[in-house]
Amino acid sequence: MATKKTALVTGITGQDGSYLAELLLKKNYNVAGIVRKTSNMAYANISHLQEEVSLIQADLLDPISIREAIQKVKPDEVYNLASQSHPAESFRQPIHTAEITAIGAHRVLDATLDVVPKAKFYQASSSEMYGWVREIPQSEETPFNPANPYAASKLYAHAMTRIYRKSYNMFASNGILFNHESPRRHLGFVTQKVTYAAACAKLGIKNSEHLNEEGEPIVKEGKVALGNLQAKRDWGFAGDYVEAMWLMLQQDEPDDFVIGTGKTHTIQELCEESYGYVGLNWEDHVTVDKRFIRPTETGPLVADPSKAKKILGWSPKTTFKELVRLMVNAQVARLK
Ligand code: NDP
Ligand code: GDR
Repeated sequence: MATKKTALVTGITGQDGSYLAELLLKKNYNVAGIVRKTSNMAYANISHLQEEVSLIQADLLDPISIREAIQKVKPDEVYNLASQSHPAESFRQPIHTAEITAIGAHRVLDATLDVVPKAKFYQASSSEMYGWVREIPQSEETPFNPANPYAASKLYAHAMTRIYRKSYNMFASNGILFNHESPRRHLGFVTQKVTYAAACAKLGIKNSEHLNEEGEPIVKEGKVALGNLQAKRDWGFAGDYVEAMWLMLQQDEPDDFVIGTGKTHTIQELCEESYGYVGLNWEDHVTVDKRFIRPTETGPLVADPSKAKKILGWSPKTTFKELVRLMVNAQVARLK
């Protein structure tokens, strides 16, 4: 019988970490996850898994805790998903973002090489690295041109992952993932904000309990305030995308892969689809507030995922329409 593999997941409490942990458990891995020490230790996204995964307290800001976690787990595979993952927030906290998202990732990479040099390493790279895009659609060959501190931090970690691969013969792969969403996403991301607001509209909630990025109700007097409605994103379902992460580490050789749907939509189309699904007109419920418009905008983002299809045999299963519906339905169920 094959021995059970062990995976270490940083960012296990996040959206992707929780879906990836479920996938790895289904594949019969021992799963360990790094969690930050918080005041209430409530990990909503993984509360259903807490009996099955081992949680280790560590922080990407602290190299000693990272090294000790890797020493304790001795993983066969390391998935580095932890990050300050909000591009908009990275304009407000650029140094903190770089400390976690750039140097923090480097700390995990370096400790992995040092402690378990034969382990396979996955780095959560991002389509944000294309920034002010130089080509449409974006593939592994498209030059990067980051447009915010988050993207620049991700590019540093991406480059270090390639450098460690080539210099130290490490099995280290970058997944360049385009936006992927789910009901487990933070409400500060636009798909959750819009589908939550559409669910409120369906249920007749005029002032919501949950707050937006500015600490005000997401829905105030029946309206949601958004930023740039013309920005374009390539949105998929997170549950599909964690499969691609795992597949990258099952290859014979490490490499970098673009993961996305190949289809792009504006934020306005997201609003049309979400409010349309609950039988309402988005224009009656959405306002534009300049506080949510970023100093610079990334995009238009649209993936060319043909390499992943050819080599990994990966394709997205969930369409944009299905994604919107599953997110609106989840919000309606929660709000009820
Ligand atoms: P989330 O924001 O949902 O999760 C981020 C995770 O990182 C959380 O578990 C968070 O812990 C943890 N974390 C943050 N700071 C630290 C720290 N200092 N030390 C240890 N852990 C920390 O992100 P997603 O799940 O959406 O994304 C996963 C990764 O993929 C991220 O790196 C993101 O940047 C990247 N990415 C995401 C895409 C997407 O569309 N979702 C697309 C491309 C890349 P806590 O719960 O304590 O906050
Ligand atoms: P993004 O996700 O920045 O692409 O990063 P987000 O959902 O925050 O923004 C997507 C687009 O929507 C526009 N937008 C708004 N965004 C937010 N958050 N709030 C608004 O009110 C609003 N109005 C319009 C934004 O300008 C932007 O164009 C996500 C994260 O998961 C990253 O970690 C990941 O790397 C990238 O996706 C790929």
